[in-house]
Amino acid sequence: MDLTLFYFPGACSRVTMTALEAAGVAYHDRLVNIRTDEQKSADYRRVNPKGKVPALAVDGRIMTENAAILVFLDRLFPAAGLLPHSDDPVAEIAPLSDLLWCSSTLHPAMRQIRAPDKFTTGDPAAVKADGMGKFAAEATRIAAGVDGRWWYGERWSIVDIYLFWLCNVAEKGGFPLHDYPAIIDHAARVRALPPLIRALDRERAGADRAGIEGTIY
Ligand SMILES: N[C@@H](CCC(=O)N[C@@H](CS)C(=O)NCC(=O)O)C(=O)O
Repeated sequence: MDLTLFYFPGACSRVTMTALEAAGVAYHDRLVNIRTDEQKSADYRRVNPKGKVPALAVDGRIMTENAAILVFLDRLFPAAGLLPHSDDPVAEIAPLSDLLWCSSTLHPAMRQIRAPDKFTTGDPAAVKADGMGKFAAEATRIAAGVDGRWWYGERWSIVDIYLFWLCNVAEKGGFPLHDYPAIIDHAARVRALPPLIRALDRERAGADRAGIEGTIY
């Protein structure tokens, strides 16, 4: 199977790249420079008409949306243990629910903090304050879920990586992450995970080749 990940260093494609690294599969990577709006170019829109990263080409067919790609990779590479599984249908769907929470609730709230000007032609400070409030409510939930444990208990999952990425970028946008020591401790544990380390190295190599500086690591 031929896999190509369309990504940008520091973007949410970091979660997908970490999943590919955890799977131990060979894949191509293709940097899409969202700083220069390459994601909106005609060439990239032919790849992903939504104009976003990540996108994953699977034997030339395109898959979009982080949550969907992560579920796909989990099914394709079960030995990687990206998500937990259960015979109980309600428990089985919980990881999908968490991935969608990350992409549809946490990601927009984080983005309001990090890039409030993208949401309004008016006062970005009001958008940012609103994002801070929304993210704080969710951070309380995250902190409780990762306090001395991984999100699903004893073993890390790709949801831990997603939560780490979201909190890390929110912090860079000014969110007071140090008010949540359990999240800080979780971040230190995530940073020591070999698949994340490999993904960060691969992102760094791509950023260096493209001359991109100031990426959030
Ligand atoms: N719903 C999409 C959102 C993807 C997304 O917002 N990606 C960002 C990078 S983190 C992006 O491509 N931004 C460029 C833009 O919005 O123009 C997903 O979860 O995969």
